[in-house]
Amino acid sequence: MDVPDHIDINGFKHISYHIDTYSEDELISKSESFYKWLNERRSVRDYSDKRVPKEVIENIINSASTAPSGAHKQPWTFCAISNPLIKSQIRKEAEIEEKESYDARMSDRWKKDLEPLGTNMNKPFLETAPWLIIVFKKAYNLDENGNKQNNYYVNESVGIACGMLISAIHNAGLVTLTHTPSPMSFLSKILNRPSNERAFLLLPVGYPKFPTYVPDIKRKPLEETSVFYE
Ligand code: IYR
Repeated sequence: MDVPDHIDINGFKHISYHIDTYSEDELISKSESFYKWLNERRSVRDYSDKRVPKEVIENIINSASTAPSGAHKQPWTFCAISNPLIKSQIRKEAEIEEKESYDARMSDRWKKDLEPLGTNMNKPFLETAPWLIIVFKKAYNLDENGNKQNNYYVNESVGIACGMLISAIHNAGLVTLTHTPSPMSFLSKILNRPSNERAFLLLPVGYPKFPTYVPDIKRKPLEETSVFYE
C-alpha cells in the first residue's frame, strides 16, 4: 500500500516506521537465542587492566542512550573515566563510604544476604578496570534563564538506560558490575557535576581477570518470575 512517508501530529513531524518481522518459527528461535546469550552475562568483580578503546565505550553509551525515557527527555549523563588519578580518588572515597556501610549502616540480615556473592568493602576494581562509567540522573533540566524544567519518570528512564548499557557491555564481550556505593554524593564532587545531576549507578567496564570465579547462583525459573493471564 502506498502511504505517506510522514504525517503531521500537533504540528510535529511523524515519520513512517518499519522494523523487520519474522515468521513464528523465526520469532521463537530468535527470542530463545537472545535469552540464552543474555543468560550468559554475569556480574564480575575481578578485572584485567587490559585496555579497552574509547570508541567501544562511546558505542556502548550511545546504545544506552537509545533507551525510552519520559517525554523523550533522556534525563541522563554518562561519565566515562579512564584517568588513573580520578579512578584512584573514586576508589578512595568509595571505600570510605563502603567501610561505613559494612561496619555500621547495613543490617546483619543484609550482610548475610550478600555473603554468597563475596562482596566486601574493598573495591580494587575501581582502579583496575580500564573504564568506570558513572551514570547520573538529571532530576530536572535548567533552561537558559536558570529556570527548572521538569523531567518525568526519571528513575524508570535511567534504570532502563542502565539495563541497556549492561546489555551493550555484554554484547561487546566485556563485563561489568552494578556497584552502588551509598551515599554516592562524593561522585558529584569528584566529577564536578552540576546541581541537577545525581549519581545513580557506578559500573566498572573491562575484561575479566584470568582466572575469574563468579558465585554459583541460579536464576529464578519462569514460574517464579511471571504470571500469565490467557
Ligand atoms: N553497596 C555495597 C553493598 C552491596 C549491596 C548490594 I544490594 C549488592 O548486591 C552488593 C553489594 C557494595 O557495593 O559492596
